[in-house]
Amino acid sequence: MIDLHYWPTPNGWKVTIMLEECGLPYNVIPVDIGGGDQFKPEFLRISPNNRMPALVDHTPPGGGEPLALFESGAILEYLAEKTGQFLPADVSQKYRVLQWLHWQMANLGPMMGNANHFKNYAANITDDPKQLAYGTKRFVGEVDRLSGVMDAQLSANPYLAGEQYSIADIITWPWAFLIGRLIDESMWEKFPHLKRWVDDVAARPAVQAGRKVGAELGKRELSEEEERARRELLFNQTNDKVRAAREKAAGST
Ligand SMILES: N[C@@H](CCC(=O)N[C@@H](CS)C(=O)NCC(=O)O)C(=O)O
Repeated sequence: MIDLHYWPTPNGWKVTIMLEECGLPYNVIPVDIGGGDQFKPEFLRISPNNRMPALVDHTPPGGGEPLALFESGAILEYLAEKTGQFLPADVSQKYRVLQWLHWQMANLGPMMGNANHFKNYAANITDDPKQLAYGTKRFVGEVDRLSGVMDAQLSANPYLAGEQYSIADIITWPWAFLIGRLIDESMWEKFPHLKRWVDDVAARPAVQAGRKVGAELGKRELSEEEERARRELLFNQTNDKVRAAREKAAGST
């Protein structure tokens, strides 16, 4: 059995979608990242970077000790190798897929995360208009550029890595379908091939099922004070602050 340490965010959906696509059974263990669960000692033993998703496979291929993994890219590669699905065996084809998987991890995910931060959260943290304007321009500009990179690739290919649906699509879709909501819905007009692919992937039953996992988890109404504390925990992480959060979480378990 697989334990998935998870909260319903784009990085979490990558793994629920992959597990649904592969038809693998799994237990969801919620990691409330606004409430500090990512600093609990038992979670940090699996994911030392205090980020979800993370996964423990109690029956890894070949037997032996349970395998604990963090970083969604590594998790998708592992599940593809374990099941023999969504990653071709042919070496050239395999690396065509992996280059896009790494592209998502290093580009689209971080740039969208930062664009979201500057557009939707930073105003609660700094009131310096220059800082806000620069951060927003830089990261929204990058998301625009990266959308063009995907659009060009998808103008010549049905899927990101070519003819076949793969872990490159599974890892990219949970961020890509949110681009219009993050930037502006009218921007899809500039990127019709990207929009066609977003809609094609969205129609897959496993994608719909993966997106719904834990949808109820983040829905509790929060007081203003709770919102402030969650923002402080998520967006102001230094080594000292993370150490204090770790000590607090260790004391409460
Ligand atoms: N590169 C990582 C990113 C994971 C990540 O940023 N997770 C966020 C939620 S989407 C998180 O756990 N945040 C907790 C924190 O900031 O302490 C991956 O793809 O797995």
